[in-house]
Amino acid sequence: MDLSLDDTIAALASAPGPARRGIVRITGPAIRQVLAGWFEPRNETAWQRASTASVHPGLLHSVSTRAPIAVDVYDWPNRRSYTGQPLVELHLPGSPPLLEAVLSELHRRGARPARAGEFTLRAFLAGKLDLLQAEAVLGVIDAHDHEELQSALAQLAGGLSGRLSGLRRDLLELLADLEAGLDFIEEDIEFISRMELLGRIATARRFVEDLLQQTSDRMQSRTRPRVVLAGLPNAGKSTLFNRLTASQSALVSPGAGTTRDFLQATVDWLGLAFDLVDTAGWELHAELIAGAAQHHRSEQVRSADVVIWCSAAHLPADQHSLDEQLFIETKQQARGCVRILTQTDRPDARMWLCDAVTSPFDIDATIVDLPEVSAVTGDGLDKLAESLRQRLASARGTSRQWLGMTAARCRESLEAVAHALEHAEESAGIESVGDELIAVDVRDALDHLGRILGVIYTDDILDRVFSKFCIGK
Ligand SMILES: Nc1nc2c(ncn2[C@@H]2O[C@H](COP(=O)(O)OP(=O)(O)OP(=O)(O)O)[C@@H](O)[C@H]2O)c(=O)[nH]1
Ligand SMILES: [Mg+2]
Repeated sequence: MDLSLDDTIAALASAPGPARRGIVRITGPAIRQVLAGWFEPRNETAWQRASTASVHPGLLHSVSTRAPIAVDVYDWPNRRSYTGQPLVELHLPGSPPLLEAVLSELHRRGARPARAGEFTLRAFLAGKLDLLQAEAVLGVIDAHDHEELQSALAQLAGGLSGRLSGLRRDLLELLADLEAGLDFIEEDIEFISRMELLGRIATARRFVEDLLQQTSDRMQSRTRPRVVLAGLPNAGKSTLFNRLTASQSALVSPGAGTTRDFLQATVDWLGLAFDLVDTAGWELHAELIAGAAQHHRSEQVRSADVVIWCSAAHLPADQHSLDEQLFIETKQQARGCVRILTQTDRPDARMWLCDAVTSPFDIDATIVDLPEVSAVTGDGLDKLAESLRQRLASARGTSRQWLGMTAARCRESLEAVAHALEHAEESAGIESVGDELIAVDVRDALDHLGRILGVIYTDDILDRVFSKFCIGK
């Protein structure tokens, strides 16, 4: 990882491909030299004298584009930019060949192509962001759904860094107290009692253990959640699967038992991103099912974050209790379960609801409140999305503070912090152990904590973080 800040670097900062606008970002000490002679600002004096953030409309005279190009140059001429160095953005028409021509011209005139993540790396080195926030930038870029975005934004806003910096401050104070005591060891002055020392170390250890718990929750929820469609044969699972995956991959037929194996696809639907699985219908005569099939089914249910149990709205009355019984079994096995009434557009669809009112005997009272869905007309799908959103949120746990990659990178260091604090606590519990030994452990904990925040960094850590970025960020 090259940490040199002397080069002026440039890259495309907008998404590749044609768009109304394209953005080229340049940062480094020599921006004005690089642009001199081909950027013609409308107001030359304003451009030359700019000392605060400002916009400069003008023309770019590139040799490779015959006509001059209209450009707005957004200028951050001082340390108050994203990277902590002079930075400009060229806002141009978003035509790929044109942007390429401008980038080649920039490179020809001395701005080197930026490496992946180099803008954010410079922000980190200038102290504008800590490492957790740098990773959050990546989290915002990569967010798959609304929740991931929220969690990345929270991390970017510094919530997590704030808490870890607080812990670091506490430990630094503790170390200062311990070391002050060591300086006066001859005089027998005590700066901190053993009781207090033990209490402060134990609080810090518990705090770190909580964070470790959260990182493991976060890492588990990093992969896409798994949603499994289940229900009696002919309930309409495959039709719903095709609707949600916007495909015709699942075979659909009026004959029961059409789906024999399970099908899986990735779904991005109304802001929800998940893997959807279509399963074979739960057999009508449960007692006749071979053990293997049942085992296979439970595996699907157990692997799911949420099961969507499909109850066909036109299901004949003599099958209601079987549907109910299998639904209850499934619900007990599954982490989360949503039950819906399917095929509600059918003329005979209301039978169940009427039955529920007239003979509520073995019908779950909540049946009346079920989302009513028709995979054919699309009615009720928004309600299904809403229930699914709620279930997925609770199934994925409450810890949204850590981005997956932050969690992965920090886990090792956090474990080392916890280990050092545990050791310190143990030592502090033994009267004959001197403060100087406890100070060694606290220093060790601080060292590992510093790596998480980037107060102490190694090339290896920076490589791991910044190599994941795309160019231009
Ligand atoms: N009118 C209407 N018909 C539907 C709807 N959903 C499914 N169907 C029909 O119901 C029948 C069964 O649908 P499938 O999607 O194959 O049902 P399944 O649950 O996958 O069935 P198995 O794979 O056998 O378990 C087919 O004839 C579908 O066209 C719906 O929302 N409205
Ligand atoms: Mg099917």
